[in-house]
Amino acid sequence: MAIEQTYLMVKPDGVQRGLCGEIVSRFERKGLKIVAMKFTAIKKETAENHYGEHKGKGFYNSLISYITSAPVLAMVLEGDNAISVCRNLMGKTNPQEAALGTIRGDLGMMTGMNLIHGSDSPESAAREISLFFRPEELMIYKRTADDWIYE
Ligand code: DAT
Ligand code: MG
Repeated sequence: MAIEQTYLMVKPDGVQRGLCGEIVSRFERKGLKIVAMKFTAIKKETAENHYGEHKGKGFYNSLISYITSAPVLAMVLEGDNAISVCRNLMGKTNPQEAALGTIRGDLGMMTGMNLIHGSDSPESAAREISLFFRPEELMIYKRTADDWIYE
């Protein structure tokens, strides 16, 4: 097994549309463990740090104003290969191309309103987790259901 932690975030459109429960439940039902969760408004500097890789691209300014436009639900999830498992649950960046059964494929219509963020590598996961959470906010606990999820 390769237990990983990853950073997930229900974006402002997901919060505004009342889809936090729907989205979190998909990760929970899959078997991901919630390690941290925070309902928060992202400051502009934090948004620019988080999306630094996209600086200079045509959609960068609208991306920053969108992600700072309303609260987000930030979380850290843990599980075996959690980074790729969560990316698969999210679906492709463009919701119109995302497979049905994924969060974006089932619930979204536009790339700029694609509901959910998820880390794409161990390096970005570590960077993003530390950007949004202090170490003591990550809960260390035994989840008894894991005995019925992992063999
Ligand atoms: P992902 O969120 O799937 O990791 P990404 O890291 O390439 O995708 O881009 C980050 C976000 O930026 C993405 O969720 C939506 C926005 N975005 C990406 N490409 C875009 C485009 N061509 N037009 C508008 N928004 C875009
Ligand atoms: Mg990305």
